[in-house]
Amino acid sequence: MRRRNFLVAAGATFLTGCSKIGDTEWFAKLVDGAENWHRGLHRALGGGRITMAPEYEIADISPFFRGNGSQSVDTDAYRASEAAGFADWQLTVDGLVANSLTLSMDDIRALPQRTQITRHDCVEGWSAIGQWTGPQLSQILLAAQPTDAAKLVVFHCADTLGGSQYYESCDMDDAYHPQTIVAHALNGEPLPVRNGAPLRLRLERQLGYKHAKYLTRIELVDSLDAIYGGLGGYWEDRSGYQWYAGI
Ligand SMILES: Nc1nc2c(c(=O)[nH]1)N[C@H]1C(S)=C(S)[C@@H](COP(=O)(O)O)O[C@H]1N2
Ligand SMILES: [Mo]
Repeated sequence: MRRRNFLVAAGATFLTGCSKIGDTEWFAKLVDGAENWHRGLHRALGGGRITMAPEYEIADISPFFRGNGSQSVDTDAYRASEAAGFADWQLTVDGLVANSLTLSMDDIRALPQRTQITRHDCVEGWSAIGQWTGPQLSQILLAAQPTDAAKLVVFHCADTLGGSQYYESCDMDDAYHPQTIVAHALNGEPLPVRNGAPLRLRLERQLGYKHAKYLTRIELVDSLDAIYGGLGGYWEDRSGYQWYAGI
């Protein structure tokens, strides 16, 4: 909250014409961050209301954040990347975008960051509170520039579960929501493998299975029909889990 308030204040200062710090490069970048955040907020508002997932205090953080579903990725490529500290990991952003992107981990960490302490709720009946850090998805989408035809965001993962590729998806409201981030850190440390190293989605207003781990590709689409089983996610395709898993 503090960071966002600062960004908003920084943006306001810029708009009222305080040009001295406004000339510096770092300030321009901060203002960019503020603008992006506003854009995301306005889209998420969609008419005047935004719901935020509850955020918690450091003291509330669970001592151990368990892994669930896939706890690693069973490929040689993943093991090699893990051995290299994931320095070679790439996140592709493509589909219905004006600018396809290939982001490195350094690129991800160079974007404006958001840190949030939230509670993860799994349908299987457990919860855990963790502190997640990463760029807002809205920042990444701003760089990729979804076309007007883009209606949904698909998250492709490196792992298979029971022989099928894991994936998830969300609508543009959730994609631009301020708490939707591509997390590279949990509790101030690089993501553990069991929790989706090196990149996992946090989609805080929805249940655990929406938070895709081991992210490799973000694809903008106009329909989910042609994506895997067509129902928008691994569990949606096979177990009748809701596509919109609002908490
Ligand atoms: N790629 C991938 N993402 C996934 C899963 C998975 O098996 N593979 N499991 C989901 C489920 S059901 C939950 S509850 C959370 C668990 O996250 P955690 O392992 O960090 O606890 O990840 C979700 N994202
Ligand atoms: Mo879950």
